[in-house]
Amino acid sequence: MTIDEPRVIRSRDRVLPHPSHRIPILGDLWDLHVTDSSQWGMRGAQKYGPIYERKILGARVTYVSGPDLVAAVNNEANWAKFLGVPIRDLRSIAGDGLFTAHNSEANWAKAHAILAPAFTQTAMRTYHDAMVQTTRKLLQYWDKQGADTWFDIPADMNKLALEIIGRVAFGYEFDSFADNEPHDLVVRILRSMRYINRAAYSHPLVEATVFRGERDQHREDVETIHSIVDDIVANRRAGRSQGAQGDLLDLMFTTVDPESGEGLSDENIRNQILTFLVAGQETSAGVLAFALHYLSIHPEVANKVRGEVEVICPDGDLTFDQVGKLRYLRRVVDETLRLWPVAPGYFRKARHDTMVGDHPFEAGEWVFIVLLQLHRDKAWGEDAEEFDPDRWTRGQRPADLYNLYKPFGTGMRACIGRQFAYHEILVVLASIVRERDFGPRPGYELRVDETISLKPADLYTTIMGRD
Ligand code: MNH
Repeated sequence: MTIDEPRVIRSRDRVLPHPSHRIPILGDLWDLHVTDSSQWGMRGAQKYGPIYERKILGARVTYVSGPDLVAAVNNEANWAKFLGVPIRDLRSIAGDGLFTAHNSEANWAKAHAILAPAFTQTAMRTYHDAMVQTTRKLLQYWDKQGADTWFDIPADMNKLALEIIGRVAFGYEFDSFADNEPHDLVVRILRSMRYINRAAYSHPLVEATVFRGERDQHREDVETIHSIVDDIVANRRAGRSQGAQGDLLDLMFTTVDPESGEGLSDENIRNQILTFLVAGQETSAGVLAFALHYLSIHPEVANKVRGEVEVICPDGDLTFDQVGKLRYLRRVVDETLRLWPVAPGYFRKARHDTMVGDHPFEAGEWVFIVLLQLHRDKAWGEDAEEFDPDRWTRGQRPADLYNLYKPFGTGMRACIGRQFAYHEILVVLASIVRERDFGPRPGYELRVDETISLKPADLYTTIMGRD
């Protein structure tokens, strides 16, 4: 008879596949890609398997993408959200806002309790009209451009998502569809995010020398971003007697956390507004751009969407109740998010000594979930790399979908904006597809940019009105 001894978990016993030619001290640094790190994480998974590591300046970075292993790491009893380097650096902008708060920060639970009711499916009723009207503005903006224009889809989707979140979050219009330069706040947020993504794995000394100009610009950007939003908050606070605006800013002023009986401080409210701008704008815009790319190269899918919209909403603006009926369009969105989860992964940290498959992890060690690869796992079938909305019909989709599809993350720190994103994306796509035809640029091959989130690079299409 053998006795099962409790196994001692030691991270030095963990032997994982890794790139060959590992060199002393620098480790696998030669193989580091800073500008497309998630796509590089996916290529690594395709080479080294469902769990592998890279050693970078002594730190072990573990990439997990196999469904069973991801399920183990998603288990909230053993693992929790971790602020990986690029997310932690976003704290310079969004501080202890919902997305960048540490699990231990009291402001997370407080803000979550106050804001969660504003992000339920039924709460979307409140934002529906803003979404419809803003999309109308986009279409008018497109109409002003010549018929032979190549439309910069990712840029226009950014404008649209920004206007929607600006209105809904704090009743603000950035005037993105006017012919002037983009709003200062937008320019600075985008530049900061690009800086953070690039500098994520850099050394402070390198930033202070080689990239000094960029670093100083970043510091100035962050200061200006904060003061712009502080002003918005202060102005609203001062003029609040004028009555409720019904936006998230109002909600944050007037609601208290039932647990503590406290409201949010003005500084924390500023951080939440920046969180919505950072987490809720680039992501939705990215999905819209990817979806329009696929619709432009799959006219049969676009026609099916058009048919669905025409049946559900024969005339007039799309209503709130009609949005939930757009079942085929929803599959188009889910399929887009499968191939290009715009938040391409997330970090998890072990709460205590634990195993992932046969691999020991000590308390405090962290891993990166490679969503890009999980969503293309062989469990999706031979055609996992193909865009096919019909794979989401019952009978065709994988049985254990729960562990194969995590575009909005997992557990208690999963995306609060999920319903918001779906509602917004469905409204926008339905309106665009119903009223416009668009065609791809001949020879365009999809390439993907990373600024923490993903978006198509150099995507241009033609756009024509329909009668
Ligand atoms: Mn969003 C967290 C993906 C749209 C606001 N979001 C997350 C996480 C993922 C994610 C993944 C978890 C990150 C982590 O574990 O570190 N989010 C998306 C995607 C879309 C998206 C793919 C669009 C599609 N998110 C939005 C929108 C908003 C938003 C829209 C707001 C209006 N997201 C958040 C916030 C969090 C978050 C806030 C942090 C939630 C928390 O930790 O409590």
